[in-house]
Amino acid sequence: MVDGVGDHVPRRLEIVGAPSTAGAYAPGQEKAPDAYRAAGLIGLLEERGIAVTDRGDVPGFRWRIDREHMRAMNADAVADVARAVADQVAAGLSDGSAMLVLGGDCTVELGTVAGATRGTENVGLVYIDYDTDMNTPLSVEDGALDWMGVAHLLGIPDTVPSLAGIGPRTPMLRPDQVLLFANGSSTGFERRTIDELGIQEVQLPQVKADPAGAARGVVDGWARRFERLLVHVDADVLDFLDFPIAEETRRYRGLRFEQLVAVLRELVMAPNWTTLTICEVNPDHDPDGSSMLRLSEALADVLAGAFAGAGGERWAAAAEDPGAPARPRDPQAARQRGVAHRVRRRPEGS
Ligand SMILES: [Mn+2]
Repeated sequence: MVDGVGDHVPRRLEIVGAPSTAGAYAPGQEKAPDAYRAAGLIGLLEERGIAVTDRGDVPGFRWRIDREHMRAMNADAVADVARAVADQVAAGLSDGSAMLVLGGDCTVELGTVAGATRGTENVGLVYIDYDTDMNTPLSVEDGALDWMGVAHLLGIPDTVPSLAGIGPRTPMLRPDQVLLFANGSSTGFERRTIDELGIQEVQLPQVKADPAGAARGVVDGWARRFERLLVHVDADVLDFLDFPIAEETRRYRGLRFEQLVAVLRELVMAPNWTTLTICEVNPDHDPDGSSMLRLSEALADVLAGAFAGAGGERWAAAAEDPGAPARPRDPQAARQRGVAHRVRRRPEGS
């Protein structure tokens, strides 16, 4: 068996920051890893009984115009950041930890996937994003790689070879290893490519109608075949007027904050879940820090559910303390569902 893969509960959450906007439209999101820490994310996780190791940040990059490569700006920096993320993710997963990767722009996911696929080819990626990130430097003219990430994971024609090739194999993923979730917008090129490749989708209207149910359907169906389940979140999937934190400011579309939280609760409770990567959070949209705090608290609550199998006892103890943070929605149900799936989620001491 490959280290870190298979039949055990993650004991620890390891965090790595990727302070990069190399693939973005503009700077800002490179400040997100520090903003999570300033909001107290590590302490919020520990309060919920999760053992946390902060691996710190990989070397970052602040967006700038790349006039030498107008159709794929800063591609070398995007690849450098992703390779560094891959090293951290591979190391954390081989320790048997789950990983929380704090972007940065959406190209950070290339690093997460490159790292996770070192341990096993059998990786599935749930890609939560308002867009589908299937563009290439030829399909769009703006040169921002952050909506070309999935295309590079799949190594489709006209992607940047030096970026598509950062993983242990190229392409890093087959089309059946990606599921687009809550997507609401695609270019014509993206739509044709998605259809040609037969990529699975749970589109935005279906997710809005029943966020938890849509996610549970993925966990109990498509996701079960994989050894490692990865979850990607682009904060632009949130309606900007409901939760104004993403790099994108589109409004009256996307998910409400609580809908995204409901989705993530279900996905990280999958017995094979291993990594969560959150991208495109721009702290400049949150001058008083209140949104970063709310996001950090929600992440800690969500992840507490994922660790219920390992940390359930500590949870029970915390719940007897009225000053302790709220319990996750239903850790007992989470444990039972884990047991039903696979012995791996068996609570300690039972
Ligand atoms: Mn997006």
